[in-house]
Amino acid sequence: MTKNWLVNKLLTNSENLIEGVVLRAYSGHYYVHDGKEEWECSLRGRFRHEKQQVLAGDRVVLRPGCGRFGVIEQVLPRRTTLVRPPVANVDQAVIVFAAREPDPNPGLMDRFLIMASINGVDPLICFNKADLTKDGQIDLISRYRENYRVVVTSAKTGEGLDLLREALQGKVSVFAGPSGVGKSTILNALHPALSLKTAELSLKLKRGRHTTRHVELIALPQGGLVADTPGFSSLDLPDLKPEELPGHFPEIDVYLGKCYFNRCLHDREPGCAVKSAVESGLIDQARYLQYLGFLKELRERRRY
Ligand SMILES: Nc1nc2c(ncn2[C@@H]2O[C@H](COP(=O)(O)OP(=O)(O)OP(=O)(O)O)[C@@H](O)[C@H]2O)c(=O)[nH]1
Ligand SMILES: [Mg+2]
Ligand SMILES: [Zn+2]
Repeated sequence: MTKNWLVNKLLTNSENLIEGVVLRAYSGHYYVHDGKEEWECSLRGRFRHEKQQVLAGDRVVLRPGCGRFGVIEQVLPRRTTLVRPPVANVDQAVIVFAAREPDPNPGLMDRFLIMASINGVDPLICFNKADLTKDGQIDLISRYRENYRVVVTSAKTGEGLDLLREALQGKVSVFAGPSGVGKSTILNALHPALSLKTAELSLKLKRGRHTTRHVELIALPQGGLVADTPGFSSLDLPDLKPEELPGHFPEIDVYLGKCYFNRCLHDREPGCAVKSAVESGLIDQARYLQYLGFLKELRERRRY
């Protein structure tokens, strides 16, 4: 009798449980999206003592209470943790640059790409403000198109937004890039109901750097979760060993093991397959020069 009662209780309990993703967390309140609706949840007591914080992007199991309130009963294992912004389980980084205004800075683009690669996050390059270019020409595209996914958009005319929407579906994405390239405008265009919210958010950001910023995932109507981030105009290379750098340039990485020297850094070594590929035009010259620039920077850093 007791045993049956226990089994029944377990069955009914598990029937009521709902799986979802944490969109944002504010002082003990967790807003969880179950694919359709949002739940305001507290955290079951025992989690509060655990070291790991529950972040936006964490997958959780909640027990619904009254209305849209619930309790988080379980935090599912986390695949990845991004530090900046603090989001768990990020699938891709949408690296947004403007075709013009501001002009794209390729060195900065390459730093963003390295950061994505180090964090195990798939990069998607988005050139926005295509409406400001003559017949959609963006010089930099050819440098990246062969080795990265690239979309060209205009938040103003709507160009390319369908492709972007498609790329965001079913994934957790973080928008990153310099200030003023149109990250928030694109998100508004993808989610019309959002406009007020982001306007508020950017006002808050302008008011002061000391207010705590909360990262928030936004559930897009077509599916997919996205986080906006404030732009920054410089990005330090992370603490890489020089020999790790080639692995973060896909077009260089494919030559692994093809050079005369096993530990070739593709700089001044003889018999370098990468340098031959640059000379014959198989690797973009500007990307290679950027690689050498980063290599120098990492080597100099190690000297001190
Ligand atoms: N012409 C044109 N202007 C755009 C486009 N997208 C955004 N803008 C404008 O660019 C300016 C900056 O846009 P934001 O969306 O605030 O840029 P952001 O990347 O979010 O900037 P931060 O929040 O500072 O990082 C605004 O004046 C937008 O109206 C576009 O596709 N074409
Ligand atoms: Mg913005
Ligand atoms: Zn080499």
